[in-house]
Amino acid sequence: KASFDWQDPFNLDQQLSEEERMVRQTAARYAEDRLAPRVQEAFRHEKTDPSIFAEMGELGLLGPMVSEEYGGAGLNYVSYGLIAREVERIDSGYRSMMSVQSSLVIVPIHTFGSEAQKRKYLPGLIAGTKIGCFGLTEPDHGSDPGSMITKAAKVDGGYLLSGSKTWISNAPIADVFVVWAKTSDGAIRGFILEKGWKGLSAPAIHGKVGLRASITGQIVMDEVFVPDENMLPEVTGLKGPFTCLNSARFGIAWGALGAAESCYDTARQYVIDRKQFGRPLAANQLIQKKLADMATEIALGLQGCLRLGRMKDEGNPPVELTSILKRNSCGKALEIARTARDMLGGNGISDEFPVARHLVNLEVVNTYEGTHDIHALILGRAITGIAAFAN
Ligand code: TGC
Ligand code: FAD
Repeated sequence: KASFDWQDPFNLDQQLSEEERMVRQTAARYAEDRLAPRVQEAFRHEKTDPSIFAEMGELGLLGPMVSEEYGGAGLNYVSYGLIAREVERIDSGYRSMMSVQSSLVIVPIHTFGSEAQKRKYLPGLIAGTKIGCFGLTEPDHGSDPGSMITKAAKVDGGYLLSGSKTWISNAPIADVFVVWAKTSDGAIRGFILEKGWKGLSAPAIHGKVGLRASITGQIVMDEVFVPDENMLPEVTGLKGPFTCLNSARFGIAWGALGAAESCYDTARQYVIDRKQFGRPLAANQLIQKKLADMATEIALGLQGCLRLGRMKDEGNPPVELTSILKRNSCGKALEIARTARDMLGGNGISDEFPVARHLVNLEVVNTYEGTHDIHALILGRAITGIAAFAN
């Protein structure tokens, strides 16, 4: 009889191309060798190491789908997902830093930017020598970004941007800011701002209980002059930011399962090693059921991610598939992290093990890029034809 691989029951690795396997190995080696040794200190002390961007850039892990013309590696969506999975296996904060740069800053410039914008910004962002952030959420408009109030007032030669964005990953260390704002006719447009411009500041938000290795801040704009050539010319409306989110949410769907795999692996080894009542914890049926549930959800989830990745590489699948997987991966990973934490008993509370860190990180991942319930509503609208969040 064929043997069962508890780490890869459906042989996902065999379904990958040689190039995809190499990408995965490169990302895994980097994550284990360079990110894992830093994460405990980074999380404990809320320290983000900006040099991570250049390290990732050197390995081709940023903006991997962009063509070589602009410095990219020209990889496919599946490879992007595999990178996210390996990086988030160490910490969701590191995946967050990477996915903002790749999907939320590089994608809009690459997809909606002018040729001059692409040539000016993409090489540095892809090399990781420049750091980017993405400002959509506002203090009073999170799940409903269409109601944003940040204004772009037309003046001679450009626009004056005023307003504030909050909960913005990478903002305090960013060189390049992709900001979404409303022009006087109420249309949402994308703008590229640069650090140091008059009226622009990005104060950090401290005291996060999750995602502590990834810095978060506000973007405060007080009549920041943005020249005409820094408006993204090729898109108007929410389609702009949502196109970026389609890509980032796909990466999160893979990444959250990477964090879940880390929790599953840790819990499995722990219950094999730990003895209570004279035998390993793993000898108990209740414990085995928990491991069986984890293995099932991770294996099924990854197959869904691979399928969507193949569909994205072949064409333009419905965006609702991304909602299914972002929602499923985050919800299931969160449940797996909670269960793993419980299985480690008191040790599950210690940061000597990764599970409690993954748990609090996943609370954030379940909320950003569309909350678990918002994705249910996106699906509900597609299933019924009725938008539950609309007036
Ligand atoms: P709705 O009427 O549905 O759509 C408005 C326009 O947008 C188009 N559209 C899309 N286009 C491309 N991809 C998608 N997924 C799209 N979804 C919608 C749509 O066709 C329409 O175009 P047009 O031309 O007809 O005007 O808009 P709504 O205002 O009713 O939207 C409701 C809802 C719930 C779908 C939406 O607002 C939503 O997704 N809310 C969640 C907000 C969110 O995800 N924010 C993320 C902020 S960024 C972030 O969290 C980064 S964390 C990153 C990290 O650190 O890793
Ligand atoms: P709200 O929209 O106020 O939602 C609160 C609760 O109400 C949620 O449970 C939600 O599901 C529920 N809810 C909302 N509307 C409805 C409805 N119609 N029906 C039923 N329930 C509803 N944003 C960026 O733009 N860029 C970033 O880089 C970024 N990074 C982030 C990093 C971190 C660490 C965090 C925490 C957030 C980040 N965000 C970023 C913001 C994130 O996308 C928002 O927090 C998220 O979209 C939710 O918005 P909100 O916090 O305003 O919650």
